[in-house]
Amino acid sequence: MSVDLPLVARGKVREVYDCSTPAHPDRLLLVASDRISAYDWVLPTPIPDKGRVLTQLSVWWFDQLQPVLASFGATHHLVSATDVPASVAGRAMLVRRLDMLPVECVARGYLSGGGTKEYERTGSIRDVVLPAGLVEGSQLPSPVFTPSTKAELGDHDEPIDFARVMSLVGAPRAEELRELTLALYRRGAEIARDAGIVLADTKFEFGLAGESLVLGDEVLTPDSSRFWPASSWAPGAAQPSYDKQFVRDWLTSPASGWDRASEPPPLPDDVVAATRERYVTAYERLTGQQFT
Ligand code: Q0Q
Repeated sequence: MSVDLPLVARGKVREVYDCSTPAHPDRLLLVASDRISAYDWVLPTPIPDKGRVLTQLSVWWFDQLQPVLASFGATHHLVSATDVPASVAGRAMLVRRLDMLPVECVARGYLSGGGTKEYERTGSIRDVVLPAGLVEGSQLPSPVFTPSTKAELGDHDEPIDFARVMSLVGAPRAEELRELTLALYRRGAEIARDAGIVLADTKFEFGLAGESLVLGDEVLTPDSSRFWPASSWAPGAAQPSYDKQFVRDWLTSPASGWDRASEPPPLPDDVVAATRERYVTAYERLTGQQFT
C-alpha cells in the first residue's frame, strides 16, 4: 500500500484513493506506480521513475490543454500535484472527485491495431468511411473519434458507435465529448510533432462536476496513448512504440524464453535503463524541461 488512505480503484499500473476531508469531501488521489505492462501482462520488473515521469507529464498537459478546455466551457480535475503524501511525492495527483462518464473517449490520428483490422474489414472506422489504400501506420485524413465502454479490470474495452454514446450520455453531451476529444487530440498531436513524437491515438476520460464537463484521469501519457518516434514513422507495418519497444522486443526474443502464456520473466537491467531513458526523453522533449 503506497498510502494510508481507502483504496477506491486499482488498475494495472495505477491506484485511486479516497482523499476526502471534512473541508474537501470531493477529493481523490491518483497514484502512478513504476509498474509497466506489455502484452496485457504487468511485468515483474518496475521501471524506475516511470510513475513520476508520467504524472509530471499529465500535470504539464493539463496546463497546455487548459485553453482548449476553456473554449468548450470545460475544465480539468487536477487540484494539486504537490499537496500529496510524501510516500508518493511526484507520482500522485490530488484531483476533484467527478461523476465519471461511462465512455472511453479515444481519438485516432493514425491507423493502427484494432483500427486497422476494422478498416480492412469495412473500409471505415466506426461510422467514418475512409479512403481506400490506407495501411498500418497511415495518417488518417482527419482524426476520428472511436469511443469504447470501460471494461472491468483485465478485460478489453468494448468499441461502441456514436449512437451508443448518445444513448449513454444524451445527444448534446455526446457531440460535446466528440468535438472536445478531437480538439484536445489535435492540440496534443501538434505539440508532440514539434517534439519529434507522433501521437497516433489517445484516450481521454471525462466526468461531470454538476453540469460542467471535466477532463479527468491521466492525459496524453505513453500509457494512455500510442507514441511513435517521428523519425522512424513508415506506414506499411506496425510502428515501433516510443516507450515500450525495448520491452516488447526483448520479451518476444529467444533471450527471454517467455512463452506468452505465463507471467513474463524479469527484465534485464539494460532494457530497464533504456526504457526509463525513453520516458525521461519523451518528457524532456515534450515539455522542454529537465526531468529531476
Ligand atoms: C476515477 N478512474 C480510472 C482509474 C484505476 C485510475 C476512478 N476525478 C475522478 C476520477 C479520475 N481520474 C475517477 N473517479 C472520480 N473522479 C478514474 C479509470 C482506475 C486506477 C487509476 N477510476
